[in-house]
Amino acid sequence: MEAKIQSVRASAIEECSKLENLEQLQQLRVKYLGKKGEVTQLLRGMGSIPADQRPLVGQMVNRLKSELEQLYDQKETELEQQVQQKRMQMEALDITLPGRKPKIGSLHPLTLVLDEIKQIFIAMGYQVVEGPEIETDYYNFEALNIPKDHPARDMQDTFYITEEFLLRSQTSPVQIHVMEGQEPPVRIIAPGKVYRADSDLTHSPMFHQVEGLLVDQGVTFADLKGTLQAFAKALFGSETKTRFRPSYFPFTEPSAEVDVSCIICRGTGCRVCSNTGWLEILGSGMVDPRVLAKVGYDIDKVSGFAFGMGIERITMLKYGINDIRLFFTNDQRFLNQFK
Ligand code: 2NM
Repeated sequence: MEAKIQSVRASAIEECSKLENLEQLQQLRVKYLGKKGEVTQLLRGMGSIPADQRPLVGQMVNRLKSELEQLYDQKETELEQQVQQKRMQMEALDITLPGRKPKIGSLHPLTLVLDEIKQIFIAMGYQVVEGPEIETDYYNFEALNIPKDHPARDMQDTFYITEEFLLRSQTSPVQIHVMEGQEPPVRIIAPGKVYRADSDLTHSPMFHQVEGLLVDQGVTFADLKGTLQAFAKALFGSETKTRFRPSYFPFTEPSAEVDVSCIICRGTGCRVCSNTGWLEILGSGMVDPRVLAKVGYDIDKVSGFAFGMGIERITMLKYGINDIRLFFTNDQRFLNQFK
């Protein structure tokens, strides 16, 4: 019996020394000290030994039991410390490492240019107004004197949602909404997204426009010219020259295209201006009295001028960008150049 006890003790200690983790320790506890464990079996087997030896053998087994309990508790503490140490190593911080610089965002080039344009007109007393991107046929076309058979209504140019609803192809509907709700004087600009079925290097199916409108008593073409000339100088520099060319829009009469002396070569001729010395930056005109009459204005008392420009186009001219898709593909190499 004594030999048996010694051999159980030896293997219990030997196995304990090879333990690698807490799970294995728990298994070992069960193996030796559990209900059916080897030490427990030894105690059970006491009945079969002579009565006079029982106290001594019992003492030996009990001593072994408490020895192993102590040993395993010690091992448990040791293994727990190992786990803790490994964790500390893994989570170790090198406080001498330099910090990581946070990446700082920047305004999109279209936002930069739009902000500049807004600021120029705000300084001239204009209000900035926005409106819905989904419009009705009436506000996008009918109210702007664009009749049913006009080519601008072509399915190929306009994104129709239903017969009546469409994605606005210009921001002029915003101006109609404002005029319907307000008597002159009106001095507003309407920036925002517009949609046309068109896509190549210089056309995107969604792009941004700023349209402006001024209606008051005695507004003339001279006011239009002076305003847009002041705008061009403010945006492109005081040396900028302007040129007004006759044009046509359904909602203005007369209408004019506005060119500025090339902002790259200052008018001597270069690739950007195709050697003409001029860049077209916006369309404009005196608001057709039919448009004013439709919103209920008294056309014997008031007149107005309006204009519209594409933000992408102006931004491309200003920064020498040759592909409109660069604005919408979020390439950081492109965007980071406007910090
Ligand atoms: C342009 C060119 C000329 C324009 C007209 C109006 C309104 F609502 F008053 F009739 N808003 N914007 C206009 C005039 C827009 O864009 C090239």
